[in-house]
This record gives sequence, C-alpha cells and structure tokens, in this order.
Amino acid sequence: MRSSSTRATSLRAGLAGLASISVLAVATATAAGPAVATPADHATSEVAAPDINVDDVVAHLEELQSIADANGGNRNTGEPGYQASVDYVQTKLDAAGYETRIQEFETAQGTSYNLIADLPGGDEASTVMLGGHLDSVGAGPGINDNGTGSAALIEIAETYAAQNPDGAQHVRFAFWGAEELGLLGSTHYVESLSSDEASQISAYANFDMLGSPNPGYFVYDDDPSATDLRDDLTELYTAAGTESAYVDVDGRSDHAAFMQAGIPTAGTFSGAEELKTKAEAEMWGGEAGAAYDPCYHSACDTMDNLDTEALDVNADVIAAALWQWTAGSTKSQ
Ligand code: DTR
Ligand code: ZN
Ligand code: ZN
Repeated sequence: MRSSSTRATSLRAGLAGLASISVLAVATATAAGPAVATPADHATSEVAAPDINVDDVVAHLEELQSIADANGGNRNTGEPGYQASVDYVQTKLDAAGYETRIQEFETAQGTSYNLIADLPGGDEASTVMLGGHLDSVGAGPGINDNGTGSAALIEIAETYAAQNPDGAQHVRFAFWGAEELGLLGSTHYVESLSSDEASQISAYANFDMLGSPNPGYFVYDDDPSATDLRDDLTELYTAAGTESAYVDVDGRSDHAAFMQAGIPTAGTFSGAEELKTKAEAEMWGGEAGAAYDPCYHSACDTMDNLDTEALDVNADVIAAALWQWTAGSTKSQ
C-alpha cells in the first residue's frame, strides 16, 4: 500500500496533472487538430465552489431535531432515532443521484449502520472521501455533535451532485454509526476494505462538531503525512477571513482508523468540552474560560446549542476543499 504521503502527493499531483492535461488538450486541439477526448477536455474552466447557504444546512438540522423529538429525544445507536436519521440521509442522497449502501455491524447496544454514498463518475482509483458520524449520545439529540457535521455534508453532497463538476477524482461521502461508542462504524468500514480498496482512497476528511456555541476554528494536525491537506484547509479558512488554529485530535474521531490504515486524513472542528483560552477569545470572540460547547454530550445539545456563523464558515470551507481536491470544473455547456 502506498504510504499516505505518497498518496497525498499523488492527489495533488493528480490535480496538477489534470490542469496540465486540460491545458495540453487545448493547446493540442488548436495546434494539430482535436486531441483525443479526455474527461478534462469537458472542463471549460476551474470553478470555485459555490457558497453553501447555511439556512439549507440548518433545515437538515431541524429535521434531525424533529427525528430526535419523535424518538425518545435522541439519535443514539440501537434506538429508533438513529435508524430514522439514516433513513433521512439516504433519502436525500438517493434523490441527489448518489449510489447509496448501508453497511451493518453489531455493537453492545444492538445493530448499527454506516451509510456510504458514491457519486457515479470520476476515477475510482483516486477517491476523495468526506465523512462524519451520524449518531448522538443517549442523553440528547446531538445537534452540534454531530448533527452539524452530518447536515453540512448532506448539503455539500447535494450541491456537488447538482453542479456535477467534471472532477477527475471519484467522490464518496460516509455517515458513520456508533462513533460515540468508540469509533465503531468507521473502524468497521476501514477494516472491511481490501488493500486495493484502501489504496484507492486518496484522502479522507472528517467533520465532527462544526457549530459549537462558543466556537473555535480548528484544523486537524495529527496526521504528519497529510500536512498538504491540513494546509489546504488552513488556507481556505484564511481566504474566508477566519484565522484558524491546529488541534491534535489525538484520534478522538472517525479519521483515526483511516490514519492507521495509511490513508491521508484531515478535518475541521469547532470545539467540545475544553475551555476557550483568553488568546482564543481575543482572536475569535466568545467567552474565555468557558467550554467551546457547554452542552457537549448533554440533553441541551439542541437547536439552541448552535453558532450558525461557525457552521456557515465551516460548510463553505469544506465545500471549497472538496472542489479543490477534485479539481472541481464544470462540464462544457
Ligand atoms: N469525539 C468527539 C468529540 C471530540 C473531542 N475532541 C475532538 C477533536 C476533533 C473532533 C471531534 C472531537 C465526539 O464526542 O463525538
Ligand atoms: Zn460526541
Ligand atoms: Zn462527535
């Protein structure tokens, strides 16, 4: 299996290669007749990712809140609220044109499920994967943890499919089960991959808690072989006018299994139970000495436990990274 740094380099080389192919194709076509058509030939130009409307992300969150309200107040593994959450996301992504599949696995709290969604097209040998966990703790609806990551990924997946950028890379989204029980769904997924399947994943980006009410703007810094991806996210925050900081996630979310398998990983995070420092409050606003999310793993992690500005910035940064990593370009009109 290629080392993750090779794969990260190959992803970026692929992007550069795509650009050179499209330039070469144009040059060839004008100089010596039409070149052999390649996917890049359909590209008319590199396009920036569209703005993700945070109201549309919030609408998905309201659906997840309603699901919890109708199912005992949570979306916990083994309880009906989790199954209803999976059904909601699968319905949305099927309608958007994704090929979805459910991956079943057992936990101490009963059977759980990963939802994997592939957009047809692109080179599967170079798959860009984005994911986050869909389950909540039993104490509450898990709107910030991790309704925000799930809702942002639904909206970005719908937008990507609708714009149908002619990216060379294949795109896959994952919504994990049983993260709160110990990263069980993502670990089950990675362990189920053959070595060929694993080597086809060029990057996995994880999004777990994006709208903490006293937010930080953190970029994962715990995969030394994927600093390119980390730097891309840092630059995209800066382009959005937001200063970010590194966080050593210390394996506390669903990217851990991918990193252990040598797949380059990255992610962003708005903070959990830890306290915002004075320096961070001066940089980002909010309250120093208070938790980034005072309702972490609590019943009060509801629609009232949300900073929509942080959610908006994160959704736009994630979309921009997806377009950048897949050479987001539109088909010729
Ligand atoms: N394990 C996550 C919360 C969490 C704690 N630290 C980080 C760092 C990066 C992402 C997530 C987290 C959870 O409780 O779901
Ligand atoms: Zn949690
Ligand atoms: Zn989480």
